[in-house]
Amino acid sequence: MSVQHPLQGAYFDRAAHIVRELPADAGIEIAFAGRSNAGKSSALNTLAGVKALARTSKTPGRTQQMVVFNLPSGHRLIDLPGYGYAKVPETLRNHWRQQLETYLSNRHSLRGLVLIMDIRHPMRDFDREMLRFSAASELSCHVLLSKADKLSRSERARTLQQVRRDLASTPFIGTVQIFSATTRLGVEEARLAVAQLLGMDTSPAPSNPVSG
Ligand SMILES: Nc1nc2c(ncn2[C@@H]2O[C@H](COP(=O)(O)OP(=O)(O)OP(=O)(O)O)[C@@H](O)[C@H]2O)c(=O)[nH]1
Ligand SMILES: [Mg+2]
Repeated sequence: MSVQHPLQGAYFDRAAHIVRELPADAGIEIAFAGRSNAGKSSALNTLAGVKALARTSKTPGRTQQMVVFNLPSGHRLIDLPGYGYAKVPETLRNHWRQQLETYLSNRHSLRGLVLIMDIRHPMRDFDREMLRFSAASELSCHVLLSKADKLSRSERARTLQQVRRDLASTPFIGTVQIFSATTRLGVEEARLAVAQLLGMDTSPAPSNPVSG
């Protein structure tokens, strides 16, 4: 039996090359951002509980569009193209930088970011830029230190501490956790954080409602 969770039932809506192709700017959405190959699409799939919802790849630069997924509640999850992959032609990189800026600064329905960082390479320039940006826009951010299965337990804990310290001295509104799409470490915590960013009611349903 599958257990219900807040991101259950996500389905593909569309892939947009430009911001204008996104759904009308109404309702509530959150976006998955991060450097190329950080594990954005894998995180989205794991959180939604659908194996191949968003396309993932060993080769960086897989997600080339803003991919929109709808939830039955009407909320949206947006998988953003990875940033900083050198082999993507410069014209395309400039295109994405521009679209990303337009999207992040003008999208009213955007309520929060899930910023995914490879736990082995956290807090790179792009990540700092995103954190600065989201803080300036008063956008909440939930950081996933992804691919945690690549580190030992003690290395994970150490990196989490370092990132926490770093975030404390960075303009930042939000939270951070360890995550692995492969071992599903941190999945429940991340689902809850995403649901909260979306403004969903996350209070547990009464397990044994009393009638009468
Ligand atoms: N070991 C491990 N590998 C992961 C994890 N998450 C993602 N990967 C791998 O990392 C690679 C990139 O994952 P994607 O989810 O496609 O990354 P992305 O950030 O969406 O990449 P772009 O769309 O290219 O920017 C793939 O080979 C994934 O299988 C994880 O938690 N653990
Ligand atoms: Mg991707």
